[in-house]
Amino acid sequence: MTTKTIPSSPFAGQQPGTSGLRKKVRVFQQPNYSENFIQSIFDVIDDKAGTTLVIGGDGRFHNRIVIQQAIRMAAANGFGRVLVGRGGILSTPAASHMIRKRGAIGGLILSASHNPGGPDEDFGIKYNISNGGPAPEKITEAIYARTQTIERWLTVEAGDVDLDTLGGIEVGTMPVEVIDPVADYADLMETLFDFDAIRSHVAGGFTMAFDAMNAVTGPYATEIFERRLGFAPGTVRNGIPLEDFGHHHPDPNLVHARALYELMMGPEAPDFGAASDGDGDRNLIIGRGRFVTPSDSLAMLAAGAHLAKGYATGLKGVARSMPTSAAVDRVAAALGIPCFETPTGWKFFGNLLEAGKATICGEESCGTGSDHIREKDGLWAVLLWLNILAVRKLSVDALARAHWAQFGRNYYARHDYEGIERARADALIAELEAAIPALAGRRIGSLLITGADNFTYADPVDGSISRRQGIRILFEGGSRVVLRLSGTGTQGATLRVYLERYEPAGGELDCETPAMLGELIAAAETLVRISYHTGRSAPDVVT
Ligand code: VG1
Ligand code: CO
Repeated sequence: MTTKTIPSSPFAGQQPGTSGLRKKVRVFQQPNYSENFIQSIFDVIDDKAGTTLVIGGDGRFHNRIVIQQAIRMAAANGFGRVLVGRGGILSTPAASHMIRKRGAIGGLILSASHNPGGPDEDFGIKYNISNGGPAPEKITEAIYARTQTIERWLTVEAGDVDLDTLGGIEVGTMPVEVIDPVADYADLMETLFDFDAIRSHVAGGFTMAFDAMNAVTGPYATEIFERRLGFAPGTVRNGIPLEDFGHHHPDPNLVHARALYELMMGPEAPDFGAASDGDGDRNLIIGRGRFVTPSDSLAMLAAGAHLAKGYATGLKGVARSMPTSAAVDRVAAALGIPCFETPTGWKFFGNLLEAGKATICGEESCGTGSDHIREKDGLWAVLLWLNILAVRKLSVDALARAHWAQFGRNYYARHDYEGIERARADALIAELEAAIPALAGRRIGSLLITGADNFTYADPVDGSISRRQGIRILFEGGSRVVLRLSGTGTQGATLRVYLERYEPAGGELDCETPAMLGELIAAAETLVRISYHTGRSAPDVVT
């Protein structure tokens, strides 16, 4: 074993955000940088001697380098075994499943999710614990604290592992197994969903376009959709993972998955369209001529989940992140099950899933998942949609309309202002926080503010408190404006403004979202002075 001393003073600025540590590739390429972070993770894992560690990533630029570093460091730190996906590939949901299935102590997932990849773009490292979920705040804070004091990292002198050949090898004295990243995950999906029903729906002419965005889901989607479910070859588009995602943002939203959106709105549209992100935990759902907002998708999946065999006995509860629309709350009320509201980031669902309080969880940012693993899961969401559609034999549009007719419709949009100067973003939040006490009772046009706060979450399982998780301004009738700063950006600050308006059943259910949100957008500008603070007259991204 070799001990490497970190020459300069301890690193600063390694504060992990919403989901692990994300920085530019160039930052990770600095001597000792990745090693420092990985060693800090290893230093806070108790009783690791002899245990199994899972390692994999989304295939982006720099993935293989960090995997080799991490394997050598794992050997020096006394782990008993490393499991690594072939080609260095493991989607985030597949890694979560592998950690659980193989009884690993945890896993390193190398990804910056939906952020672009390449030498000048982003890289990331996140640590998942033995239940397969993202490390909770208690652990990410301990890792961060360790990065501030660490003086050495441990490695063994050994060559690179051949990541492209399945099988076993030793690094130092530690066995390393290169495993098929897809098979276990695809098998898990077969236990949850009725593949026969979907196969016969496909045989009956049901068609799909799935855009893997040249990211990690390509091999998974090809196996599951084309090989196991019988969708036509070519159903999976951009199915080869590329180190730079073909110069695109692997972010499945209406901006970056524009080609899919246009296909689905055009005359050649298949019945169903979907996409996933860099690391495979997000999903975008578009029916022929009908985009489904992620918040609505969560509600529609919760309402129909009992049609899939994995959820036939019903849901114990549902959970959504605070900025996610309240559409799922109405489904939960109708089903007579609890609905939890958590801060942004999947780690907050972990305790609810572990305690059996929630079965399905979701976020407005295209994240949906269930208690089958401890991460959000893009292909899982697509398969649940396919299962529901195969049973109900409805189009996406017809299903959405039936849903709104029963529950009402939550018109919803998110406006992102990217790369703002940090000080200006902080000033905006500070000004708004100071204004909170005087907001309730104020009227803006026809809108009446009924309350406002900076969201505090008290975890119902372990009682931990997370403060200042986003400012919510609530209006009469169920409309809301929510504002928070991103914890995953790598350049300046990103302001997210979430807008929601509720129309009850029997109301205006068939309108265009921008028109329905116009008054709320104007009210947000009046209250927050977004253009003054950001220097922008319009958001950079609307989803
Ligand atoms: C964003 C989303 C959040 C999501 C997080 C990680 O965080 O808003 O809902 O959990 O990304 O997603 P932020 O702090 O930038 O708003 V990802 O697909 O790791 O896969
Ligand atoms: Co992701």
